[in-house]
Amino acid sequence: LNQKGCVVWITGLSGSGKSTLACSLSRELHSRGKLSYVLDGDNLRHGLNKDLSFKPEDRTENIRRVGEVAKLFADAGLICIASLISPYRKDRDACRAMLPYANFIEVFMNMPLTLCEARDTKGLYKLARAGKIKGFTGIDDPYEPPLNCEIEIQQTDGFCPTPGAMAAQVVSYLEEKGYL
Ligand code: GGZ
Repeated sequence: LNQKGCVVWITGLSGSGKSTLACSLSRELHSRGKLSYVLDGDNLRHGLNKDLSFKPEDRTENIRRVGEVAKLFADAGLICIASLISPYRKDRDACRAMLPYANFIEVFMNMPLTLCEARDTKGLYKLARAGKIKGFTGIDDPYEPPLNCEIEIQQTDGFCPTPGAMAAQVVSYLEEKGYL
């Protein structure tokens, strides 16, 4: 294996396309013969992190655990793709601090709350607005956007890149930095 490992950390609101990008990116890397592994917040909450809720301390622990696991994959030489809301800046920064600075590539899914909510693919925003889910990110829990992310994926009402186009944006960054 001749591969430099890294962590591609995808952060953003619920419904902003994190899992879609993670999946598309992992397929693209596979087609190039590169090993990658996806750590998806929503999936890991059924196993490794099933003891954790969405209160702030538990979100912090969720992100810490996934950061530690991502580091193991990166140490093994894989491109580890982590997709979690990871709403608090300090938690993402703590994950970055586990690795050499450049090996943590933060991708911000920059999609307005209004658009996430309008799509509401899982109906969770509706439940949150009705008070049936408490502490929902963007509604009654904060989301702190990155200040210095490596990659920003912009999505607006008028412009939504395809999953392939989003993955291509990350791939060209990885090429530029010598990870591919
Ligand atoms: C935010 C919630 C909540 C609350 C359930 N707040 O879009 P989804 O549905 O499929 O993915 C979201 C997932 C978030 O898990 P993460 O591990 O990524 O979150 S964090 O990084 O903040 O720990 C969402 C669903 O769980 N979900 N309740 N209250 N998202």
